[in-house]
Amino acid sequence: MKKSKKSDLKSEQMSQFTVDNSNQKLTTNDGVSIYDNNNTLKVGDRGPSLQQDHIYFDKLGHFDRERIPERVVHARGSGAHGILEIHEDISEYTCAKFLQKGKTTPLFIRFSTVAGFKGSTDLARDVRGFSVKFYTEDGNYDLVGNNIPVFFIQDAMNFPDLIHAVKPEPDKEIPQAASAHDTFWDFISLMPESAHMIMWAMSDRAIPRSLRMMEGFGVHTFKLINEKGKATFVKFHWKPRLGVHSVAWNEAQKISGFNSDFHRQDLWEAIDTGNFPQWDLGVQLIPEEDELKYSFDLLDVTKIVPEELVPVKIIGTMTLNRNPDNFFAETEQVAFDPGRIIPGIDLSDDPLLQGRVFSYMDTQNYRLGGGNFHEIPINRSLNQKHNNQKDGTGRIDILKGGVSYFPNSKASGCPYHAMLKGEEGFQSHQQEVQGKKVRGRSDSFADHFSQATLFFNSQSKPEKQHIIDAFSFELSKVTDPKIRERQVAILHQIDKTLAQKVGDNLGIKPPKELDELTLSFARQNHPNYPLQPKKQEINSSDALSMKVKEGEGTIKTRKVAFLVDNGVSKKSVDQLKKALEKEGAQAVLISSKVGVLTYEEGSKEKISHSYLTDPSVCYDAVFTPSGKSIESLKLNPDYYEFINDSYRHCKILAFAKGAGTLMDNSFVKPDRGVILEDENENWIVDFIQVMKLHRIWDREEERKVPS
Ligand code: HDE
Repeated sequence: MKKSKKSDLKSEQMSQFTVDNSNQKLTTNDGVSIYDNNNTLKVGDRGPSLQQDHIYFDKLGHFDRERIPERVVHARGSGAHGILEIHEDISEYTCAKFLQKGKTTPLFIRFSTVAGFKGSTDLARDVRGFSVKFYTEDGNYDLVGNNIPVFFIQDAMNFPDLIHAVKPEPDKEIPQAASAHDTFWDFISLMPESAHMIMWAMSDRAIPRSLRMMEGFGVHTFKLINEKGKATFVKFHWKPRLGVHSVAWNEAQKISGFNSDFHRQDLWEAIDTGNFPQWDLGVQLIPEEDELKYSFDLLDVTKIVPEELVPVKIIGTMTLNRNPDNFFAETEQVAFDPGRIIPGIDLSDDPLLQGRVFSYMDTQNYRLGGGNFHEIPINRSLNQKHNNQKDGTGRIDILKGGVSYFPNSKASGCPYHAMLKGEEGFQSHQQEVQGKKVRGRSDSFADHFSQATLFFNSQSKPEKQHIIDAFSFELSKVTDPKIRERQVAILHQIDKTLAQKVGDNLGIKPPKELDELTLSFARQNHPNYPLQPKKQEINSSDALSMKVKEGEGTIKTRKVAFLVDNGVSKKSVDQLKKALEKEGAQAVLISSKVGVLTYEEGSKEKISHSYLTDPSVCYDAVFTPSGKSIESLKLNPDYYEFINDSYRHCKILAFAKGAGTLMDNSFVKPDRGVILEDENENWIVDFIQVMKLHRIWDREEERKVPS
């Protein structure tokens, strides 16, 4: 057998379990060949069915059990296989084998939204899960993070309440996949510790353009352990090679209607077409001695470590290179657990992280029907497991021999533990711990607003406006005025202008102090709340803004809509198409109907996309080519809707020779992102250059309509 590359090992392992039905005869689950798969067994053609129809029972009995409980949170997800390659040496900090320079490790990733059910829309305003299972030679390691580096709550005890508050309200089960409702904001407005996270959740981070264009974070502080047993605190970062981008809120809502699988499809297509998504893996390393050095507590999950204080060191690259073969077997059954750690990595005492270690294991046992879920192919480690655990629902492995206990002499003490032979094995970091048992919270967790303010200060002008718009949208949907007011009082603590502007949109004058009820809840954890915050190290951080710097950015994998009709100039189409393809972007021809179109030059073109199925919100930029088609587009309301919406969502529009006249009957006005061949010789270069900026958000200011 050919020796396989490390990256192929997982696919090779899983291939033992894959089934190929091509050219096979249909059978029952017991392998009995089925003669007739259309009819149940009856007494005569028109008679009652018979109970002895084992073929029907085999089929329906299995069908009735096709669903497993969906995840309580993060139910909606999309997965992919990939690899992690490490190219920097951090052996000084960790002995984890997969993090050593030159290593390649197979992995499975699952992205998700949090609040919606399994079938909900991809474009909900929500946090995105960013879970990676590494199949390392030390065993499986799960880094179960999010696309936002902080969290709503500080202690695991509040988690079920947070989730109950954001999920559809229990009496009417409304709304689906949305935080814009009373119970969510009731909870948030009583929990000032959520202030920092809620700023991120109301920012553009919560409506990503693509799963491929999101940052990922390990969120908690973890520990790296070197071979001498020395610990270093670590924060994990995933930086997308395509940059961090979002859509506009009005656009997100429309995408949800037109294509609720938008992100899932985008990820699938990118991998399918060989445009493998990539992220750089970065670490922030904090010596143990610096644990108490900062204005914030490293164990408080509502805080980031600003990159200005501890830079992110890039150590490797993740590449997603293979779509799953089967959604259920892989993406649905994959079982993540932040407690699955390996030698070289350990947990910190972050009370939220500690709480997660119980919940994930527990949830997998329930969801996947018992303790053998690690035997499901997607969850199997590459190094065979050897222990004395046995039996249970769905047990697959067949343990040989008559000994299933330790210590034993009958099996020569096997499986033995590493310590007995002085070999390597997982050892917890030998951290000193002292203290009374308390149910309480450290006052070092009590500064709830400084980093929320830092986040707001770090945003560009349009990003700030989007945050104001998002709060205004969400709180307008809240029916209880007291809840709105409580939340605006929290915003006032973060930034006065923010509170003022959101307040204006809600008809509320921002209260100067926190609401008494909010204070009373905060005082349950910190009796002297509010406490004077420590002086912050910085007031603003570039890394927190998504703004694309002039001269940077890429249009790789971006989709440009070419609005065409019979009579369109092939020359005009081909000219831009070629230039875009050179940059790795894609031109998609959209017309009033699918079928075949005739070019001005006489040749034909197959059309697979029409205005019926493909609205502007599914594209990054728009081009109207030259030709006789301009005459028919002039009379086409769908065309105007397309360009008007693109303009509204701050996208880049280009009009080829003569097509600029189509702007006359639209809302589109010339600006930096509206490029006319008639007026600009360099229009193709400029179009690509401006597209790299992602959007012309300044357009919102003049239009005074939030996009
Ligand atoms: Fe989770 N979380 N979580 N969570 N979480 C789950 O586990 C939980 C938290 C995150 O793609 C559940 O398998 C508790 C933080 C992701 O399959 C459940 C607490 C972060 C996923 C659970 C948290 C996350 C989950 C539901 C507070 C970012 C999806 C199904 C102590 C660092 C994993 C499941 C996937 C899923 C519990 C807080 C991320 C119920 C108790 C903080 C990405 O076990």
